[in-house]
Amino acid sequence: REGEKVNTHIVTLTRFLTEEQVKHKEATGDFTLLCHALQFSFKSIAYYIRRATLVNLMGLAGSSNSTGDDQKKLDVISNDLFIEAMRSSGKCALLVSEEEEEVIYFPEAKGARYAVACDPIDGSSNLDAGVSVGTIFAIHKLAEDSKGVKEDILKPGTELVASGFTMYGASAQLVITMKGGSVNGFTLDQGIGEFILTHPNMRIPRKRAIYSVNEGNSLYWEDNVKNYFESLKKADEPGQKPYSSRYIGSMVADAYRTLLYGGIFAYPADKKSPKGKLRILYECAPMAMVFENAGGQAVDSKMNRMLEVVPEHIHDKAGIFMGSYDEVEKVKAHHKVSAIGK
Ligand code: P6P
Repeated sequence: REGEKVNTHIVTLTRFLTEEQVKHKEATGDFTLLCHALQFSFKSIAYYIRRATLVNLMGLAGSSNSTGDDQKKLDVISNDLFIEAMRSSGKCALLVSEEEEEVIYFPEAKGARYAVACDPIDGSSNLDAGVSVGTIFAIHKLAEDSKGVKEDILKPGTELVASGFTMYGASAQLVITMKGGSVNGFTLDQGIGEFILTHPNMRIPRKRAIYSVNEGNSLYWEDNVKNYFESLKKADEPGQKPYSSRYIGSMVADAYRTLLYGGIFAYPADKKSPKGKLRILYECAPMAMVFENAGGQAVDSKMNRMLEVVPEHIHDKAGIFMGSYDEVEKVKAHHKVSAIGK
């Protein structure tokens, strides 16, 4: 249109990954090729989600996954798609998926140096309602002398080489971060099929009066968790306003909003789910890495740094509080006070 400023400084995800690779002289290109396989998965899943209602991909596929959830057709398609993309990349030695009870090994991937954990369609119970769902991924590098065994992925999040998620909403939004790096957001341009850098160097606001938790579980919360959330709703300090509540029930959507606006997201361990509900390998740890690299924090229900939590089993869960730096400090302070009070 007349006078519309055309943005000519376009950075695609492909260019971004290549530029990252050339920064590391020792890079073999394997990580880049693995990320291209991830990129292909996100573009394909985005395509199926967009058409799901049209081609009746909604509804149950009649099977159930490792957590016993009824698998929706899109769950199954997305999971199969992700597995084949990792296999055909030839750079992934083993894969953990929320949809698969056991580890998937790719022995044919000779010399593969990476292990991937993923939740292909997190929040899928919201799919029929048109709520944003997403793919969460975490990339581990195999131990030097390893041929690719389960132990290579049962590591703390501090050892992750990269992590992130793609939220399938009004458009597909990819958020990715690498070890010690910044957090970068890309938006899928459906027209040309490219992820475009739209949110360079994302930084979470230091604080924000928004809390995001399923209050329907409050009956099961420990007292210190109850008292913490009650304290957010008070206005007994001069100038203090009660926090706003925002909860979508799709971790990727709640995480993306928290990353952009600030605040605190929590899925605490409680009497109903003593180990929490969210999975360490493909929900808590990858999200914790994104939030820490964006200047925020993430802790488990014992206030341990989430990235230092080591899962014993591939589907292990943890309670989680993650968000703005100052908001997580508030959670810690509150838990310390109540611990002293005990
Ligand atoms: P609840 C979706 O099923 C999920 O795994 C996450 O995406 C989400 O944050 C959480 O569970 C929602 O759980 O118990 O509040 O419905």
